[in-house]
Amino acid sequence: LDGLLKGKFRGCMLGTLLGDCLGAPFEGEAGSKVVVQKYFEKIDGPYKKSPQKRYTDDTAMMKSVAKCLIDKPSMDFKYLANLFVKEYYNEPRRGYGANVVEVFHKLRSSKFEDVYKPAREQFNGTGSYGNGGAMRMAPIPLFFNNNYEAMIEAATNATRLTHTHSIGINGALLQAIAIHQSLMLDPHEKADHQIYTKKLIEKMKAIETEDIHDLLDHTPYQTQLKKVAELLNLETSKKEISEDEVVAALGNSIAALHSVPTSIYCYLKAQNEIAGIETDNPFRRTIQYAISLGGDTDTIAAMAGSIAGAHYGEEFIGENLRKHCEFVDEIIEISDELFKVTPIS
Ligand code: F2R
Ligand code: MG
Ligand code: MG
Ligand code: MG
Repeated sequence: LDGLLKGKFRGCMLGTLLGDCLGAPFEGEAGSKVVVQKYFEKIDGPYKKSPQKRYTDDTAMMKSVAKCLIDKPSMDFKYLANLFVKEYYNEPRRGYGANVVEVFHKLRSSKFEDVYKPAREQFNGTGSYGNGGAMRMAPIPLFFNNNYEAMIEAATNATRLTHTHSIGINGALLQAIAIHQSLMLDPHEKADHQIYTKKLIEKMKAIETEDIHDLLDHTPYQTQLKKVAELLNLETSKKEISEDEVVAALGNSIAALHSVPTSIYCYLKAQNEIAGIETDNPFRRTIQYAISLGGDTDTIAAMAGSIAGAHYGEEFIGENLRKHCEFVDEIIEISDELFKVTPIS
């Protein structure tokens, strides 16, 4: 059982890395299943030496979250803020969000006095609703897999360092909850999408309680998740849903509301065959499909990949895909260190 969980840790962390590296070249483009199928045929075909795909801000920030848990298992958010800032100034050209860098500047110049203050000041005090909190979530549901309440609290605070809009925070919570749910599943069995989405909606009901003043819909994630469930139900009754229809219904942008539910949809849909995506492997199918939707491809593939990786574990992640991405061995090492400090009941 220990081995199973260790493999799921690796699968989840590699899911973020591979989704990020393989999705990054397409970020901001219109989706194309045909183009992305050809891309994956090359990557997953006979190995030809080529420059490795580089990871972006998604993985850069995710590894800081993992390092924080490894170094300070009781979680120290001032330390985490320091790690984010250090990482950013070491390698600023990793494709960070346009506005989040302002938070890093202010954290540094204020000497980390109040680590939550700079994020609160973003966007005239409304806070960021970007998916930057959600994209880096993976280590938190892994470490707190035995303690749901502590997971929610840590996920909230890890997000609040950069994102204080309730859409940004609740998107990160939904991503953590999805990973947590998939971690409990048997790698060789499919998740029942009706039960899976119903559980997510129930958990978001407990989270989406406060009034969101600038929104007409006060339960936006529950609304999105109901659309996810509807699309999957339509497919069960044999209706083909096009990528355009998925993007129109769920979104594919850098806004957490229009990318986290999309990632969950990609993962659940990719448990089954998808026309135009030629692979028997559900992990590859998940990230390939996510990238086919276009838009925020690195982040949607990273988030879908980490949910899928938590379900299937590392044995489903092929050697070919790994060879094309930088930092694979390092992520496995970090994942094993995280596993070592994780309290197991
Ligand atoms: N930055 C990118 N992609 C841009 C292209 C990168 C290029 N390929 C390259 O390599 O250079 N990707 C990364 O950013 C996303 C995560 O962003 P995060 O961390 O949430 O940042 P930020 O700046 O807080 O928010 C992103 C944008 O969302 C809009 N926004 C957010 N809150 C808003 C609000 N309250 N009001 C109005 N707009 C709001 C703004 O446009 C922000 O700049 C990931 O995709 C990651 O991969
Ligand atoms: Mg990125
Ligand atoms: Mg921000
Ligand atoms: Mg992105």
